[in-house]
Amino acid sequence: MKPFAILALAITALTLTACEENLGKGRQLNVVSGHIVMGATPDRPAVGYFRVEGGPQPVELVAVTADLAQRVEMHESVKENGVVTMKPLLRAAVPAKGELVFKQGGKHLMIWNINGAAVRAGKLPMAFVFTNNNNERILFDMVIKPAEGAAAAGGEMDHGAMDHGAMAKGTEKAAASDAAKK
Ligand SMILES: [Cu+2]
Repeated sequence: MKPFAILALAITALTLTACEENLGKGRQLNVVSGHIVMGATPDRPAVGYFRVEGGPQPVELVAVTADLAQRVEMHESVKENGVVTMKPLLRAAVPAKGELVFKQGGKHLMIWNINGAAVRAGKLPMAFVFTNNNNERILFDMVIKPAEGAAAAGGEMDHGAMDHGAMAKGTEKAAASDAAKK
């Protein structure tokens, strides 16, 4: 037998063992769902939400990346003195057999300048990087949805309203008081 064939067999054996081990351990760390909501205007970032199911060991999510977007950041919305602000999030815990959820009003992704072809295709391939196994990367295609304002009225608050809200409201108030004076 040639050395290459022996090596190939050895690798196959290793792979099978790893698979069997994983099956035996039950639930695996995985990204199970996720979607992106486009910004109301092209200059605004899109926002991403997803759910990760924990495996047998606790791990941390340390990054989410996308080759077809200019920039991706993890954020957390926090309420301080009645005011909601966003803070960059560097890592997020995934408890063993638990879950990590990024959702509206809590932890979320902000994504700048998604490639036009990805937007037209309606999905953005993203890589989720964890602390286990020398930074395991799990790939997941995030479904891209149009901005909530562009869909049916009465939807949830546009994420952009959070960072631009104060300014927009101020402008509205000023316009209203101007109208009242006239
Ligand atoms: Cu944010």
